[in-house]
Amino acid sequence: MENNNKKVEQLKQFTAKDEGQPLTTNHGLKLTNDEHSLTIGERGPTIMEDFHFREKMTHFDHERIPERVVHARGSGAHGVFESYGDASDITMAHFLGEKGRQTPVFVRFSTVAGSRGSAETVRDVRGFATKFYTEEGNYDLVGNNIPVFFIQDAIKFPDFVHAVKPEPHNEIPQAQSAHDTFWDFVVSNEETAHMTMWHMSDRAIPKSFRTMEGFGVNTFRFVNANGEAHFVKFHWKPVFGAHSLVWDEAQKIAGKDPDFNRRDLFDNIEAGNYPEYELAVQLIPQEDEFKFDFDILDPTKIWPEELIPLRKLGKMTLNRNTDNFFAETEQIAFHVGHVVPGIDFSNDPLLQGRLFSYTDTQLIRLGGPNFHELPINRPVCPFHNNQRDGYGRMTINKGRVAYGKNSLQNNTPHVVTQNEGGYAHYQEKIEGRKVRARSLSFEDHYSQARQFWLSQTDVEKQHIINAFSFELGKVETIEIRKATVDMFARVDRAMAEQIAQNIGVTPPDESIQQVADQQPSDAVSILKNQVPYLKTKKVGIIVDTNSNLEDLVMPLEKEGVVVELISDKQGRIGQREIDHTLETASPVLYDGLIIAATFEGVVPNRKVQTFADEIFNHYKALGYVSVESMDKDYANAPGVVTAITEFVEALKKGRHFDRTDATG
Ligand code: HDE
Repeated sequence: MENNNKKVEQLKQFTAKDEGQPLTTNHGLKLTNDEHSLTIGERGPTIMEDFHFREKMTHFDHERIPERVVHARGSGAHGVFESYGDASDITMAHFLGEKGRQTPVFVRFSTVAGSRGSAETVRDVRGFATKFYTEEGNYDLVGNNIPVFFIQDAIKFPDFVHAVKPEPHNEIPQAQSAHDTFWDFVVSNEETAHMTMWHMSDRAIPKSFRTMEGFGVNTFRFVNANGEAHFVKFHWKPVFGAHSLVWDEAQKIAGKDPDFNRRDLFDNIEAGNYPEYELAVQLIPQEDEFKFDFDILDPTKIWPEELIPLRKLGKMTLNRNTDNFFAETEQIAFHVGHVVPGIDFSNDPLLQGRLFSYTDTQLIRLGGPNFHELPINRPVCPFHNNQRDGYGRMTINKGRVAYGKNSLQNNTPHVVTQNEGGYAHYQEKIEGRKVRARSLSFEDHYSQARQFWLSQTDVEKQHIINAFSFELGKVETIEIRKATVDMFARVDRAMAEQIAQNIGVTPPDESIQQVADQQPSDAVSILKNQVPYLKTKKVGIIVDTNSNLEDLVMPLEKEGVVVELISDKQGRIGQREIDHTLETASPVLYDGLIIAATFEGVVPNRKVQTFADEIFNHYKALGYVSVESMDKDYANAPGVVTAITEFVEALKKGRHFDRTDATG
């Protein structure tokens, strides 16, 4: 597959292999010594003449660039998108025009609020940004893992981001929304209601980038060759389905392995377990714009899948890790305005503002207007225009003409017609006054928030209550806690009453009206759509020299489960290397655990007990080699088993939320 990947081929010319080469300056001068500065005498001062020292130190001093103002923490991978068929009835986009057509892609997943070095398993939205290197230029689908947004108009984005980021006086807390300014923003801006429900749900703690959905969020437009338009919403559906962590586990992973999500992505691609996602769209014909009881341009609204079904367009497979994190993942520059013929915009006021912000931010982050020439950002098709110069210009444009129209160069580079592949904006008819106002059709902030609530299973509802209680429990200003309870009583009174009890504020006032019931949308629940799977799940087996490994390891590895052996010391057991000690491993890093060791003489082994407790509390498969060795407290609990075949089943199922004694 790699051989046909134009982007991979293109990148090859920019890679450098330093292994085996003599050390030189940036200008090619070979060096005789790289450990001592040039000094006057062995104990004397360093001298200005030391060009080698100055070049090396200057480069180092300039090694950092500004991190992204949001989505700073991310990780990326290369892959390929393959079209399922010919979508020319809805869009001219060439990359969707033929069954089997392949397009190279680069994806960057991210958290939003934290800085570049922050932990990954925090409660946050995840970015899901894809660059398609198409034959018609780069197309960027810059999405999130939650289908709605906190605000309706881009002009409020700086305010929202200032509120969720660490507070400005002390820069606390890092990568968390559990603080006063975030919740003050929520209660002061009711349009946040729907997204906040998603943010308090398990969607905000995905288990893996491989197991989260993606959404374009904003309403875009598809246009076909006849000029017919549809409003469109984009979806990515992971082949493994959506899976989340539980909150206690997520917090512990943040300490035990702050790189948990990027490690999972990198390791799986390295092992050939390529993550896959299907691209799907929801379509509303142009003429049906006003047929719904929500405004289809409002980014705080979903289009329920039960109402507007998904049409699958193709599949993306991530099959290659980056060679260099900085050059690729850090320097990639996405922009919602990077489109191809057949994909256009709507007047969604959030999208309209995004169309300005993305290029603007790259100018400061990547240091000027030539960031499109960085290897990772270059289109795989030719690009020519009269733009010139600026910091870091790499192209050597020949000739004396850098303007149009011209006669000296036969008026080239020249524009082309739409039939020749030129981009023409959809000619929407717009009339109106210049106003700073929002349409009344954007005013219902609560109906879909209630729909989300009503669509959840009981377990998911409890998680939402727990999340509100945790977050508000960290809010210092009692008035903000109280205002939140009142606001969310409009979504569900019983929910708000429980939160009020947990956080020690008075129940919502009787006068607050809960909004009318809505038809639930099963598609927004994670647990109603569970996909059981085994391949790539990770199991720890606690072993000692008496353990019989063959019978335990084989049935798991046969299913593609990743097995790691854990013991009190490192070394070997039979043919196998011990991967971890009880110190370097942690139960929160596994999908399931088998205890196959007794560590004779150390009974009970408290560390082993801690492993079992955490696995139990996080509802994960727990196996013992015999009934005698089983922890009596856990006997008969769902997903706690003795036979390896039962363990495989328990692992495949996922979490055992019917384990009533667990505290996760
Ligand atoms: Fe972004 N967003 N955003 N955003 N966004 C950025 O661009 C912005 C929004 C999203 O992996 C920035 O290069 C505004 C929604 C992703 O490199 C910046 C508004 C959605 C990424 C920016 C939004 C997103 C960004 C910061 C409100 C989901 C990471 C660095 C109108 C559909 C891309 C950068 C990557 C990044 C602006 C809202 C997704 C500042 C003004 C809604 C996945 O340009």
